[in-house]
Amino acid sequence: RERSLSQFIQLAEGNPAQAKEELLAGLSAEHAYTSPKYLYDALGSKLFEAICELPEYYPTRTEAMIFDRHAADIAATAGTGSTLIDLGAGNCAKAARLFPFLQPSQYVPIDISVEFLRDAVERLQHQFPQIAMAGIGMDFSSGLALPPAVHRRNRLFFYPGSSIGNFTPEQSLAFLKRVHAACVHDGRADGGILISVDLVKETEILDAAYDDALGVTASFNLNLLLHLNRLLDTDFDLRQWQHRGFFNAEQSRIEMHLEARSPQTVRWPSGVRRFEAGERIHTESSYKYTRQNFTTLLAQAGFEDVTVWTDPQEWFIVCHARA
Ligand code: AVI
Repeated sequence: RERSLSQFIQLAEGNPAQAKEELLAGLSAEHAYTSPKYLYDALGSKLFEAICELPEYYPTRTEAMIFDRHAADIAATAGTGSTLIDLGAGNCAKAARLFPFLQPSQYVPIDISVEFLRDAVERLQHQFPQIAMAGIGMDFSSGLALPPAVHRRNRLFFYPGSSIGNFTPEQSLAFLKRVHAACVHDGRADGGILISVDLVKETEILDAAYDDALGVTASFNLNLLLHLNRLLDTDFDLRQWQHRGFFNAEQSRIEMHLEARSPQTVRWPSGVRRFEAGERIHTESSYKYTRQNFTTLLAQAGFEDVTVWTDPQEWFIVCHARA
């Protein structure tokens, strides 16, 4: 018998016209770029799920192993009964595996990919009728103004998967400060953050994780062009583009690009862009940290008492920090 009924809140998209302008400005720039959030339309979210199953994509299974081994200790450190706010929840699977340990009083999954999230929350509410759930469709990269339905007390922000790596270090610091501020109520810091980050390691391992043999990451990247064609009415021909994914050691980041296979002109209702063969669109960066520089970043954002869990190879870390 169901006790709670999940609710779903769709926060108004900032300003769609402005978002389109920004996207077109990025595509028209000398070094063309797009924000990584555009990789996650409904199909992109499914392709990302497939990436997580790839033998080369070690982050997901390494993180799962850390959560499995240390779940009880993580719950002892983070506490139980929290308002668990899942940033970029996707299919909600990672949080759901921790429910028996964290025993949240409220679960608040947030994702930009609304339809995908709605289905996941409905399934999960049936599975865990005792946990109140409020799914939120929003782009939390630009702000963290949460609706009143999200409880104020004892918030535990959950940001797994090394998703923070898709922000620049400057954006990451600003973002972590906003998370910290969202933990403060009645002038008092309460709650904390449970966050994972991928670490720097041998280039070959990093390169393979972002350029897999099966070509799933390539499809994930190319699907961005299908999404842009729908959003902007551009006429990208996917067969004229190829995936590039590699580690840039100087910047300590993976870069994903789409590279033109031939000279071509891309058109949209209000403009055109010429691409030469080999010219690229930078579609995503995935920053890799050291344990030291990530825990320093958490401290700079105002978090305290950082606890770190890792795997035997020290490829990936899960951190808890108090607000
Ligand atoms: C979601 N994010 C942490 C992934 C990453 O590893 O940066 C996205 C991804 N891009 C290519 N493969 C996976």
